[in-house]
Amino acid sequence: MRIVLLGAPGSGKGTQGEKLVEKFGIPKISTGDALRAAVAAGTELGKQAKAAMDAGKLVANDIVIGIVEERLEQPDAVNGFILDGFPRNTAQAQVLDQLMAGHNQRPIDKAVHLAVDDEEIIRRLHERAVTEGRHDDKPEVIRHRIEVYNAETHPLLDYYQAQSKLVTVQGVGLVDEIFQRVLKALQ
Ligand code: B4P
Repeated sequence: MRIVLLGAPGSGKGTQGEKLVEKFGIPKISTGDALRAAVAAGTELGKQAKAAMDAGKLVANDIVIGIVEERLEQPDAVNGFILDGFPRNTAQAQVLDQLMAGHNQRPIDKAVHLAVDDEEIIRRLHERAVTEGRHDDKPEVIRHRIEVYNAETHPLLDYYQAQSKLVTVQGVGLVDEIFQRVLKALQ
């Protein structure tokens, strides 16, 4: 199964992605996690990504696409994967489709959109700022991340709808309840 998780920052992509990993035994590929690891390790890539991340902007497409391409070539991703945080704009989505075709992989099966209203997003990210202290969970950066999501990532709902792959799940409620909705939507 090849799944793309779509949703605003804080919509629960990481949380639901982990549960899908447990359920299906396929890897989760999170560009956010990969970028944070590169920043923490102080690699050249991490240095390039840090300023954009801290400002709530998208990291350059070539950096992010390079990460995903390399990861998709690993043997554990051959039979399926969950993409968390990628693609985030139309150019990334087009490259993903090309990568699948180029690597003789089956195309993406479903794009799962976790729908959460802005008020709840802001509440969750403020809470995470306190518990995890992420640099990009500051109030002014949160606002900008939501704007970037609406301008660049939200159009992907139409992209996957046009391919008849989009399923929308209400992302508010208990994590396990939402997970049951996700499973139902994937059937
Ligand atoms: P990400 O790491 O993807 O950050 P995110 O959008 O905030 O998603 P995240 O996975 O953390 O949140 P989740 O929905 O799990 O990206 C960080 C940055 O990296 C981006 O801003 C960008 O700069 C860069 N980047 C990443 N990918 C990129 C790409 N493809 N192109 C360019 N740049 C890229 O939500 C988590 C929070 O909500 C948690 O605190 C969780 O406990 C809580 N939560 C989850 N479900 C809940 C529920 N049901 N009820 C209450 N709380 C819940």
